[in-house]
Amino acid sequence: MKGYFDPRQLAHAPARELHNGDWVAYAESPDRALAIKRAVPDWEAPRDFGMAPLLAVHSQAYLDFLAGAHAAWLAAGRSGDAIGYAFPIVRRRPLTLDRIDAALGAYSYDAGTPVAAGTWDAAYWGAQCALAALDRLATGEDTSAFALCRPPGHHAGADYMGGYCYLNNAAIAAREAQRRGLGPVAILDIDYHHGNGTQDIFYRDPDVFFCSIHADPRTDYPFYWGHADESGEGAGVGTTLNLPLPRGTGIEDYAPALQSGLAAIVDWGARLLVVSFGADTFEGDPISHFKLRQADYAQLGASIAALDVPVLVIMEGGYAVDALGGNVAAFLRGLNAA
Ligand code: Q9C
Ligand code: ZN
Repeated sequence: MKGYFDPRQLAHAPARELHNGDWVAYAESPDRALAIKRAVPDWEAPRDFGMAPLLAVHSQAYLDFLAGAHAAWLAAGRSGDAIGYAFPIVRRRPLTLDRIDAALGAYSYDAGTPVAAGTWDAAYWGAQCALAALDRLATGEDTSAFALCRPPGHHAGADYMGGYCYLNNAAIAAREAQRRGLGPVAILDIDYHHGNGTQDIFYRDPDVFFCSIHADPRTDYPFYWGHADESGEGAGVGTTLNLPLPRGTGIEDYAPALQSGLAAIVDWGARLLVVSFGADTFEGDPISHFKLRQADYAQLGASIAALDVPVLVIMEGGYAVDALGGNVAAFLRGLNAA
């Protein structure tokens, strides 16, 4: 199985984030990617698939904002990372304002997603990794491929960033898979946090099934999405499945939830599975509260492999950097064991 990574992804390196009221070192660090890079053997650099697949998911206005935000921040006389602090509440009229501080608020829902000097370049090449991994599956040479997307993507919506995410790599790959006739596509999100951006992108779409297993949003970020009664809207009713679990969940309760998610994906008739994989379900994760151990990731990989459809693995979260490489490698080993 090939992994995809581009060193330009390391250019995204915000200094700090607001965490429980304090400024702390940014958890989504370049070291995460380096740790995964060391633990997985077979790498290729992505080729450039251009902007069109990004525009199939994100608005032109949002992409223009993201590409120019750090320059606008510097032009406003600031230094360091661009961070918003004012957000238009839901139902405030949708003004398009030039002021960088207004734009940072309009294109995000949290203050946890700074735009650093290298953010656009890194996010662009991360998305290209997702497309390269999809391209590998399309050749039929492999039945699984791994995109080391960093920064991650599942909290980013069509026109917003959030939760360390800027471009929704899983959604970009899913849309491109559809365009190439590789569907029906399902997305399984097993990051600790609900994949709200991905859910929003496909919420009214009957052609992409989205299933997320995550910490209950009554206690955990992103709070406003991922509740069990959210199941799609309009033509998309029934094509979103949320399986929230309480803090403290270990493999004994996680594995049955995964089985029911996988059963729904099979029933729906997926022919390609995109997995948004986060290792922040790990017992040692510094910002999360599940209890999975390293060996459990091999079990998750094996359960997914049993579906017998091509699997595109997209990296999402996981912040216990010392254990991250081993956890990702265990998951990929389980996925490829059969
Ligand atoms: N620092 C992913 O795992 N928490 N994103 C912000 C505490 C946000 C996690 C407040 C967690 C986002 C891809
Ligand atoms: Zn996460």
